[in-house]
Amino acid sequence: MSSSHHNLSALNKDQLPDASAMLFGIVVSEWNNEITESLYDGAIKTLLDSKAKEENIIRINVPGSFELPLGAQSLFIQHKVDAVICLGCVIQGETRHFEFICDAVSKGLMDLSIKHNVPFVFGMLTTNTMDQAKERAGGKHGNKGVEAAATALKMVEMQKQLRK
Ligand code: DLZ
Repeated sequence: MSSSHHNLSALNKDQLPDASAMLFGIVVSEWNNEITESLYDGAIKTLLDSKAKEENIIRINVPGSFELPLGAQSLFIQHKVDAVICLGCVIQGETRHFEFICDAVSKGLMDLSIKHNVPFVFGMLTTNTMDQAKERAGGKHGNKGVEAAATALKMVEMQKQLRK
C-alpha cells in the first residue's frame, strides 16, 4: 500500500521493548538541521518512553549525511552501544549529489550492520522538497526519528532474545 496517505509513525508504543538495560548511540547530521533536530527529538522521546536511561544514550553530530556511516562506526567502536540510530536529511537538488549521498549512506550503514552484527539504523529522509521533509519530521506523515528509534529497540530486543 502506498505510504503517502498515512502516518508511518503511528506505532503502538506499549508494544516496544523495555530499554532500561539497552545502550544507544545517535548520530545527527548538521545539514538541514531544522529537520534533523526534529528527528532527534522524536528518536530520543521514543527511547526514553521505552525506559532507556539518559546516561545510556550517546549523541554525536556529523557535518552532513555523507559522514553518518563513519560517525556511527566511530561511536560504536568507542562506546560499544547495542544500536546506532543515524539521522539525516537529504533533499533532491539539481545535481547528482542526492544519489551519491543516498547510495553511500544506505550501503555504508548496511555494511556496518553486517560487519559488526549490530543495528545501524537508517533514519535519513530522502525527499524531493523541504516541505516533504517537514511532513516526515513531526508533520502530517509522522516522524522518521520515532520510527528509527522503534526499529533500534526492536532489533536490539530481537538479538537479545536470540542469545537466550
Ligand atoms: C554537500 C551536501 C549537499 C549539497 N546537500 C546535502 C543534503 O541535502 N543533506 C546532507 O545531509 N548533506 C548534504 N551535503 C553535505 C554532504 O553530506 C557532506 O557533508 C559533504 O559532501 C562533505 O563530505
